[in-house]
Amino acid sequence: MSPIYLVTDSVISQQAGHTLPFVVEEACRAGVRWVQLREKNLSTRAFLELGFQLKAITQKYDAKLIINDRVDIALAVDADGVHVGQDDMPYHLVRSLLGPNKIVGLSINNRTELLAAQDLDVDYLGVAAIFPTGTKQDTSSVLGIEGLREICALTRFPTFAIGGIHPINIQKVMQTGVTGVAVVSAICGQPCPYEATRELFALLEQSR
Ligand code: TZP
Ligand code: MG
Repeated sequence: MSPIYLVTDSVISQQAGHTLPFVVEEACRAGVRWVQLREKNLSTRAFLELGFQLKAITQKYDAKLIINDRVDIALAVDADGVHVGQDDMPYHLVRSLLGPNKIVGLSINNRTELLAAQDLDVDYLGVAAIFPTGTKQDTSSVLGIEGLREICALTRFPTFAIGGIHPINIQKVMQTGVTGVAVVSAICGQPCPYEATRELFALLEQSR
């Protein structure tokens, strides 16, 4: 699995002077192969439109397109899968709606949620939040490096760490045994998303 997972935020992208399709294209050009379309305040029509745009871009780079929460949008744009959190549609329902061939990712925030997820056949776990972040206001707890290490040791699933991951800490995060890192502001919020992504990949290469 490619180790950098871009989770989108069109507001953060706009604040940095970019459209979301531009950010996704630049990140894919720099090597990202996992993109999650995550929109919290868009109308269904606008979400769908963005979904079709990102589908065209990710397809060009053979990157996975995952839709946050919205099974209907994922089906409509023929995305590769859906990512759900603990308060979203339960895993079994998502799986039964999407079928066996789509990707389903689940967020877990602590050990209890991990233990509850262990018997599911999720394709990967999002592990949150590693560090405090301004990007998501309702992060319930912060795991830190040791909390992440413990979760990675307990699970057989591929894991993507998320929350406050930036060039300054990405190497420490990767040394926990995690499969990859998911970032929002470290790519969407940067003046040059292409260069920012290249820097993250270079740091990962150095930490191998
Ligand atoms: N889920 C847990 S933390 C988070 C999400 C979507 C936001 C991560 O954003 P950033 O900017 O990479 O800290
Ligand atoms: Mg959610």
